[in-house]
Amino acid sequence: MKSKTFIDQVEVLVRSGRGGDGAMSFRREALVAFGGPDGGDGGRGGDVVFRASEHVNSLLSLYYDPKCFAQDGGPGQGQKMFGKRGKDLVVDVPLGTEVYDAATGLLVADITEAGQRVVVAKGGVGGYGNVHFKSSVNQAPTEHTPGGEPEERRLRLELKTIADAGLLGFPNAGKSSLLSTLSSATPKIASYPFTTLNPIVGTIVYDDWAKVALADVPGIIEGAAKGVGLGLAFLRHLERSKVLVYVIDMAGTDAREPWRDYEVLKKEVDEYSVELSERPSIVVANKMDVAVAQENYERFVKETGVAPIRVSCEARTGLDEFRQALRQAVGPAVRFHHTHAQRPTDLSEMPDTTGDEIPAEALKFATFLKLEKPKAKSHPSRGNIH
Ligand SMILES: Nc1nc2c(ncn2[C@@H]2O[C@H](COP(=O)(O)OP(=O)(O)OP(=O)(O)O)[C@@H](O)[C@H]2O)c(=O)[nH]1
Ligand SMILES: [Mg+2]
Repeated sequence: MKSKTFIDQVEVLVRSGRGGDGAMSFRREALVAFGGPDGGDGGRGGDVVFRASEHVNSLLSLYYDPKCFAQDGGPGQGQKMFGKRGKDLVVDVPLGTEVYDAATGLLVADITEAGQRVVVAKGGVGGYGNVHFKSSVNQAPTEHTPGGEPEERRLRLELKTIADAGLLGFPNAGKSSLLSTLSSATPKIASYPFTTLNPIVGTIVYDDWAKVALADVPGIIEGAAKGVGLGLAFLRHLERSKVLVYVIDMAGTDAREPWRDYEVLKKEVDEYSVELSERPSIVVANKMDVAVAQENYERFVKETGVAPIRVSCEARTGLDEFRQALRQAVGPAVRFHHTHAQRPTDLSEMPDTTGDEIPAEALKFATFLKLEKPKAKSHPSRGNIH
């Protein structure tokens, strides 16, 4: 059986560690009468942490091991010994992973930057040992508290590849060929449909070292929205792209009509998401080295009213024009990612410190700062008892 090599959606169960119980113990030692309570606290339970890693490109490991359990905290012990802290479980996930609560469907986190860490289940706190409960009226307390309960929840992870632009087209249109000629990515290229089965990202580097990340996804065919071919599920990998690049096989290989291909592609993307279909786009006419392509190109312009950029991956023509058009469409290199809407600071609400008058708010601090130096107190380790 061929094993899976790429997974972009997975449901996992995460559970943090339970806090260790506080201990109940009394100091018992030769020649020490009434030693008093000495039960230590329990250790904190470990957290479950998702960490963004550039070295992982699929959710495959979580697919095979969907249970993420962190270590429990150790119990407290006599002689005021604290319990061991439970180890955190750190799971590496690819950049572009969205984490949803499986029960509510709410977005918990969007992991987009390398090294970003998100605690998805917080460990339970350690319980208090009986040493905490001693007082002048209770010199032999037996109270101690249990450790905090762990957090457990089901999460759904969705990988949405991070790229500035995405290639869209029928199988065999030459999407992978375009990516491999423009970047150092090495996608598989072949004359049969659905050569590409997973999204692949390549980076186009310009002369001034500007970079544009371009994603290649599997081809779309008519009816994809209803699940024909590979369906449209992989279009989620283009959701973060600012620009869509429609790649049209202008040679009309296998008796296809390029203008119809374009209409079908638009329709299918529209069925997947209206928002996606309205993104800025570039249309590329590929295989212009084939004799019939020029004729088809003219008809394409007439039928659709769109004049694509003419390229040929084989003859390596028109590639520079496409690179420039792509860069212009992508604009300044700003990474596209969701962050929870942050209210911009309203400057009118800030105290006015530009005039001569000192605002009342600032005066309050000024008075506060004029406080005399506090008198020397006993060493902090001796506590506050004088
Ligand atoms: N004549 C000619 N053939 C091309 C050109 N670009 C790509 N091809 C051929 O078209 C075929 C398909 O190319 P791919 O790059 O694999 O196409 P794809 O769009 O990635 O296809 P899928 O991954 O199956 O969706 C290959 O046999 C390429 O050699 C071109 O500019 N001219
Ligand atoms: Mg391909």
